Amino acid sequence: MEMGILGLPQSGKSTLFEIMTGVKGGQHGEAVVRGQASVPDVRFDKLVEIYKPAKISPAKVPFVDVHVMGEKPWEAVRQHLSGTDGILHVVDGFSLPDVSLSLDAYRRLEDELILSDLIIIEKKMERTAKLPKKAISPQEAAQSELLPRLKDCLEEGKPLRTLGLASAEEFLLRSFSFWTIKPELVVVNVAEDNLSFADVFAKEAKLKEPVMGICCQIEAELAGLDAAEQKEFLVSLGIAEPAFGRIIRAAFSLLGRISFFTVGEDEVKAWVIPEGTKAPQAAGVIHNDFERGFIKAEVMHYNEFVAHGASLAQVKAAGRLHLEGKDYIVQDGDIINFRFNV
Ligand SMILES: Nc1nc2c(ncn2[C@@H]2O[C@H](COP(=O)(O)OP(=O)(O)OP(=O)(O)O)[C@@H](O)[C@H]2O)c(=O)[nH]1
Ligand SMILES: [Mg+2]
Repeated sequence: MEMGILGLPQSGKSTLFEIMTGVKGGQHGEAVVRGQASVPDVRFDKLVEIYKPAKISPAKVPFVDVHVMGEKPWEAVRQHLSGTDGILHVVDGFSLPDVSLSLDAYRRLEDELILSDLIIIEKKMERTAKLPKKAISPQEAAQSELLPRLKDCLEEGKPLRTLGLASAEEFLLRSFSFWTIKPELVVVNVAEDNLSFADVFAKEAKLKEPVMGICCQIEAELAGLDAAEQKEFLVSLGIAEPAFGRIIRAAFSLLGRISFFTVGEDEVKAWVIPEGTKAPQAAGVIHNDFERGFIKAEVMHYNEFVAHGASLAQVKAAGRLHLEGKDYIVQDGDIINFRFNV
């Protein structure tokens, strides 16, 4: 799971990127900077407390910050972001005096991305039209059948994600790296003295995409404090938790991701997988050999583990340790020990 950060120039992308990943983005005018955010998870923290492992490995989500330049900037950055699974669209809500101006800014970028996708489709359709029928592969033929529908959608000014394409269709289209097919989370970067700006934005925008507010300036200050100071600061502002965690959780739910855990005294680790992943493929996230040589998965849910005094023996005695086969669908919060043979 990788998230690309997009937004108009000077909307706060690199500030957000640094808050999420600790990496300074776009310092030297690079077009693309990558970093990783650790996923905050109280269950993970609890497991670390229980096992006191030598190594602590929270789930990581890669983020990519882009600095757009040049004539056709969105064409240029497309290839850098082709592998991203979702988009954080950062909107300036701190320097503009009015929500309607922020909305215009949001739409301006969405329109650019829609246009950029439309150009790709038109070029493809032109090329295909010139080819003799025999030269068109079955895959291209299947794509060509879909393209007119996509074109109509974009021409109506709507992003492709609104089409509700089936996952097989999305798979067929993945080589185009369309911008607007990717799930999007709208992040409104608000001023310190106007935290409700994002709610007004959301109300007026009436978007299908989820909208979240963050004050990057406050969050950047927070990131520099230790845990106790953070708590105090948050209480003084009347904020429940740093936006950082909310954004990652929203991205998880937007992209249908869940976490499972592997535990031991050597390492406690959280892994990120798509919802609906079966046990062998989940094992494959750890190592290819685990998937190939998959035999069984010993599974207990985090809630069961904690409910039984964090004792494996008690979980077993209660019959709550399950031995699962290759069709088992891994659940959010599962603690798994894979048995495999290589
Ligand atoms: N007042 C205020 N200023 C902010 C906030 N967030 C970012 N800024 C400022 O806005 C400017 C741009 O922030 P960046 O994070 O570099 O924005 P960017 O979108 O990465 O900019 P480019 O990469 O140049 O397009 C910087 O001077 C920030 O200090 C905010 O929440 N409030
Ligand atoms: Mg930047």
